[in-house]
Amino acid sequence: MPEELSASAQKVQNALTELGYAYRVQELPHSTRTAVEAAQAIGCQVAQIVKSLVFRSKHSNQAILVVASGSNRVNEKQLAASLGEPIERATPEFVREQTGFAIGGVPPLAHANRLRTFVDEDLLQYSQVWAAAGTPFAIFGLEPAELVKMTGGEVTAIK
Ligand code: 5CA
Repeated sequence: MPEELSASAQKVQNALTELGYAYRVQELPHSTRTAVEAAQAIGCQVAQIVKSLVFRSKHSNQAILVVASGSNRVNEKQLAASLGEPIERATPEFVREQTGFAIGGVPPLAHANRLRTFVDEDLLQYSQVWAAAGTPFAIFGLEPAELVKMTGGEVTAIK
């Protein structure tokens, strides 16, 4: 049987279970803190790693979640244009306050606040992707279409 999950990973597992998913959070012996490390730990392509990136809108001070393919860089100018206001990368403090998780383990769900979310269309081409599950050692695998459902996100070109 797997070991008990850490508190943050268990929070993600509970949220998945409450939504009716059978996905299982796994804590790995190797770091999954970055997309590259996660891909190495799992043995998948970097593009199959789901990055959960938080931005802050500068005028309305809203948290924006971008759920991006691990190999894509977010086009911040385009994101700002679609929001109609400038944005910036969130500070570690803002990320923790809005999501309840620290950078490196931010999952796509189970956040402290409800975040407006954009999902990278490039993720949808894979049969399976892997997302952070609360800590820099925890991940879960899922079908990318479920990312759209669990986040209520808008599918968009983000790169
Ligand atoms: N567990 C992995 C794979 S699922 C993970 O969480 N990757 S991630 O890309 O979603 O989270 C790391 C990201 O946090 C980095 O890509 C970077 O965009 C962001 N980040 C890292 N350090 C900082 C920082 N000091 N301030 C703001 N954002 C940061």
